[in-house]
Amino acid sequence: MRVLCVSCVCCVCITRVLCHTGALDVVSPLDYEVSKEFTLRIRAQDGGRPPLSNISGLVTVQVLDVNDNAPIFVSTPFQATVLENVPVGYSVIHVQAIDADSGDNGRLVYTLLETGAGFPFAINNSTGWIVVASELDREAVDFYSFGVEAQDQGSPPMASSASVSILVSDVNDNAPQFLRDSYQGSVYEDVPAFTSVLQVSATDRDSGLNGRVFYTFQGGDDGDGDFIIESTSGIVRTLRRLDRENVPLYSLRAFAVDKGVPAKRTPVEIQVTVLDVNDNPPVFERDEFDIFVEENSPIGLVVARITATDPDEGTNAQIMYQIVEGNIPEVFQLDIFSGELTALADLDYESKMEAVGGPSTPFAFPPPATALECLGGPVTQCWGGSGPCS
Ligand SMILES: [Ca+2]
Ligand SMILES: [Ca+2]
Ligand SMILES: [Ca+2]
Ligand SMILES: [Ca+2]
Repeated sequence: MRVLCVSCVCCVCITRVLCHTGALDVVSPLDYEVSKEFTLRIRAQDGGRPPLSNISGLVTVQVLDVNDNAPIFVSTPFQATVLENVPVGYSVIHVQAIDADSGDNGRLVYTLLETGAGFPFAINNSTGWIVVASELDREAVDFYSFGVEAQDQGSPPMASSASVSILVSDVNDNAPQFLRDSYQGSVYEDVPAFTSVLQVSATDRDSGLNGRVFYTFQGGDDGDGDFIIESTSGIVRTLRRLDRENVPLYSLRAFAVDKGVPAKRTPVEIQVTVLDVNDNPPVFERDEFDIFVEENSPIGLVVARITATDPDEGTNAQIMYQIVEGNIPEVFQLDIFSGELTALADLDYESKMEAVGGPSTPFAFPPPATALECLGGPVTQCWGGSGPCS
């Protein structure tokens, strides 16, 4: 029998049957991804006269897949943004590749490239979903760029890669931090209002409004309104005149607050020492002293101790005593530091019944004294004594 003719029922004829042998050859490239199967009919014709022929039943040619397609990533490059506080396991982005082959030749396995130990992202090998593998911290790393590979399971396998970039966006997860644990300052009590005392400063590791810091005494302690803090600079200023004799030390409490939502705030202690100014004269315990001394008391007897107090501090409160009037002839001696009044002569009741003091009297007993502040301060208080002398 001799085969004379070939016919096929596919639309594009890609095979031929050689006459005489009946061998079926491929005459143009096959592509499993285009046509997986061909269905042919073959006519056999003899060489007689007239020739006789017959047509075969359907001949099916199955095209077998080979791994001739590499995976192709779609919609590259891959870019995503993720908040820094998402939980571990959070799905960030889906990287997807397609492979035109079938079976293992088209079954893809995804892996991350260029990622070392501790890398905070992982990929689901089969789905291509990139997930958070460990906690993110924008303040440590705010941008990741790495590669992803898709490899089919053909033999030999084919692979392709794409780049992925992930931006970590900020969450207000850091409270402001003061540069010091606490602050100390000092200021003289007589400075005018709005005098600057000290400056506090805090930083915040977050970005944008989450990291923008302002300062306030609100919710803290501003010394009953004696101090203000400038919200942007952190400068602490007096708000009115101070009085060391009233409040010598302030323990203030300020806050640094960021502008995140919700805001985070950090307190800080501020100690302000009010420095003394000599703004108080010495004050005698009493306006008048009546001192009774027996007439036959020995010379050198301490007849009285004159005391005054001064609410100021340090040398501003050190008092010296001095008789300023009435001690003529010199009957008494006043110790400049102790205020002890000593009789220098016999006191004779019969000769001096009484001595009265005062600016208008020529003779005073006991004599008026002054209390002087040390360091040559002005005479600030006079003592005018009057009364009977026994
Ligand atoms: Ca393939
Ligand atoms: Ca913050
Ligand atoms: Ca943050
Ligand atoms: Ca004072």
